[in-house]
Amino acid sequence: KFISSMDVSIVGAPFSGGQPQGGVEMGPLRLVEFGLANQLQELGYNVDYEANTDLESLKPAEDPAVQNLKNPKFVSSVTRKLAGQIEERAKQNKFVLTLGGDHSVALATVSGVFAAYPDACLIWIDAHADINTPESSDSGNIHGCPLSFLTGLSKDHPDFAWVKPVLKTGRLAYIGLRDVDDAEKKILKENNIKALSMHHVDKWGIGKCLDICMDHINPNRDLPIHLSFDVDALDPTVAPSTGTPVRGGLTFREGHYICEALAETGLLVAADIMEVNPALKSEESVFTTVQVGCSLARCCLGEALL
Ligand code: Z70
Ligand code: MN
Ligand code: MN
Ligand code: MN
Repeated sequence: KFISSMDVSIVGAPFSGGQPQGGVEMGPLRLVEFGLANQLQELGYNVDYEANTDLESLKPAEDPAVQNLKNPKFVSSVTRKLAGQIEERAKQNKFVLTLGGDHSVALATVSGVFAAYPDACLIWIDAHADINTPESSDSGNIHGCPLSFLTGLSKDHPDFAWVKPVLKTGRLAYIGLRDVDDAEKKILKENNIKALSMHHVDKWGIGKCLDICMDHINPNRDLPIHLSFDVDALDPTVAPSTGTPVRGGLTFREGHYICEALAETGLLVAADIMEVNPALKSEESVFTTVQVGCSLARCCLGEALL
């Protein structure tokens, strides 16, 4: 066990600058308004919450694309700031629960968590691989690129020189993929990254898929684990209010199984719940999505364990 305390630090990342759709910056507040902090307290945790309501003040007057990436200065300054907060809390032996916000925020969560736990591994639950380089990205949206910086596959972008290549490709595994760019497929193959798609979930079931990932990135089950969960990994019927829903995703139970099984290891040190966008779809869809986001977070902290 890496975390001996019952302390959880919720870090709000109300940020949408890594992609073009507004609204995802309201995700963290909606999750907290739904009662997430109280729910974790009811599980027996001491909870603190940093809302980070001032991120907009980091937006520069001018932020032209650099190497094809949009809003590079804004994304860089926000994620750099959040990385410092997350590192500090992780080094205080607190479980860090980061609420997004778009997935560019993983530049902060992985940088911060791996500064505290250099030997950690990362399990990335997503419909998308988020490993485009500035050259390979067709969209220029940085939420599609964080893993290329964190693994050192992208290294010459001036705005992201602060991002250290803390993540070895052998310590990264995916579940839920189904909308991966051709260039990303090449990156995954060339770097021998363990990447399981929905096809593998169908073929082997979620239990075996997670075992396969852990055997690859944490073979002795003795390394700290960071979970980054993009709610678009879930089927759009389960989590409709997200920027890029893709049909054929994880069921409610498959998503929860991942969180429960990782909690059960006792090795989970941090989790991200990302891409909840309360501005998209109906109010009922928003409720469904916020509810499932809170439920996943609680399961990461052991709610379902007997
Ligand atoms: C595409 C890109 C992405 C989320 C879309 C999509 C990336 N590969 N990630 N929605 N959450 O733009 O790089
Ligand atoms: Mn993502
Ligand atoms: Mn995604
Ligand atoms: Mn392309």
